[in-house]
Amino acid sequence: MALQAASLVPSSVSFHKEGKCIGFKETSFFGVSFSDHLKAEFHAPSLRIKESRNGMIKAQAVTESPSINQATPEGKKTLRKGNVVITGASSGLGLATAKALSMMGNWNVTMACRDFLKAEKAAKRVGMAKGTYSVMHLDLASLESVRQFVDNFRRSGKPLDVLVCNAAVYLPTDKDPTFTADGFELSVGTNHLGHFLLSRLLLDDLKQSDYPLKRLIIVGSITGNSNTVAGNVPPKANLGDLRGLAGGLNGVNTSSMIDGGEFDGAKAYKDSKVCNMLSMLEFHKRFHEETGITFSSLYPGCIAETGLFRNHVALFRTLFPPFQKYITKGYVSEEEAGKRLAQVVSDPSLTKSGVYWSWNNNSKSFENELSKEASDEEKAKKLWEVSEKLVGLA
Ligand code: LMG
Ligand code: NDP
Ligand code: PMR
Repeated sequence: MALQAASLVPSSVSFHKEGKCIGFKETSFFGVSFSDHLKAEFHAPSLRIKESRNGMIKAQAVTESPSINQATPEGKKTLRKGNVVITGASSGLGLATAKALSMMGNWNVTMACRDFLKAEKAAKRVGMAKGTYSVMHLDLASLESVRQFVDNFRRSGKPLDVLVCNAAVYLPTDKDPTFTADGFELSVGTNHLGHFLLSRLLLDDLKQSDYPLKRLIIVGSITGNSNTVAGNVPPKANLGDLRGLAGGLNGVNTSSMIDGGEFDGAKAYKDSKVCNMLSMLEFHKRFHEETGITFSSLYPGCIAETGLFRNHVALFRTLFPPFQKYITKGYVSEEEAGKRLAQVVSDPSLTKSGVYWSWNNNSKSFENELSKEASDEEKAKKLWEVSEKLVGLA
């Protein structure tokens, strides 16, 4: 497999930037350098306030008040803390993002996790201060649990300003499919369908938020994009005509794979990432104009040491980090990736909706291009409609 995959890569390809085969434009907004911005954002919060140029969250970092737009003695308006929900915040990228946001001081982080105790311990371990976060139970592999989470969150009385769909499972070595409580193949069921129901239900809450920065972020990946080297490593993502998904992914009456093929855990994961990116685009198309919510996806870099690879063979787990560090140069630490996602959550210059963000080797964000399939409008619409039926919304 390794050699077969490697042989796909012409020797002339250089793995600079983030491993894309084709060119891209770097983008900056309002003349603000993102690396400067990052420095300001994460090392000097007070500076960040001065350097923010679009004025939207100018005084965001300074208040602890739960109320909105309170007048200060100078008559200026300050913002309450933002409320962000992050799924799968008990490890890896989700935890690093929760930490980065909790350290900023102007966010209440809700860690939506399947293992309550693990999340609580992880938050303590990385030094998240009491009062900056809470943990709520969410098992994305059960639609009932998703609905329960939404009820519980609403009962907590907190507004919802940003939702981050981050959790995922990757089952590359499984020979046979496993299933969610509702009988969907586990990777697509968790990574796509669980998040699809969650974000559809919470869209109403986002709409009701009076926070000026309202965002729905769905984490994507380079491996679902076949316009990159990484996206061409077999097995390649391919949703086909969605016949397996339409059949319920239950492996009984129909296939457990979206395209109707034989089960392949690595492909199922990559397919689920395509679904994540297509969902973001469809949300943008349907709701951005009407609601003002910013819909984004991203590839945070290759975070080669997270729990995502817990089910891969030991040799892979040993070789993958040095391979990414020294050969592809696509490696990023959990901390750096967490800062990147935190930027998509909170940076006032990343308000453009419908964007798939990536970062170059200098950690500058840019609007990346999705592959043909991951930006196929027809497929996005069909995926939306089929998914609605499966999660009981239509
Ligand atoms: C497959 O597993 C599954 O079978 C399949 O079902 C599916 O799940 C798929 O896409 C998922 O994975 C394959 C998997 C498991 O591994 C690989 O395909 C290889 C992964 C990439 C790892 C890269 C290894 C490259 C070698 C890196 C060398 C270390 C870098 C040190 C750098 C130091 C620089 C100073 O299989 C394995 O995990 C087995 C892995 C065996 C890899 C053996 C590769 C030998 C190739 C030799 C290349 C020589 C490179 C020399 C580098 C020199 C550097 C100067
Ligand atoms: P981790 O395995 O470290 O984190 C995944 C998180 O998802 C864990 O907190 C896990 O919970 C949670 N999770 C899994 N299943 C469920 C479920 N049923 N309900 C609720 N939570 C669940 O992996 P990463 O941090 O690497 O992955 C985070 C995101 O980043 C994923 O969307 C992944 O696709 C994406 N990504 C990762 C890349 C990488 O190189 N690592 C590259 C590109 C994208 P628990 O702790 O209980 O297991
Ligand atoms: Mg990949 C050229 C750049 C590059 C990048 C940025 C990644 C990211 N990978 C690259 C190249 C290659 N990978 C090459 C040339 C090979 C063949 C040796 C290769 C192999 C490989 C495997 C076996 N890569 C992998 C795997 C996995 O099991 C990971 C995966 O597909 O998870 C779904 C993976 C990844 N490579 C990446 C990234 C980010 C991943 C993991 C996670 C993800 O995309 O979400």
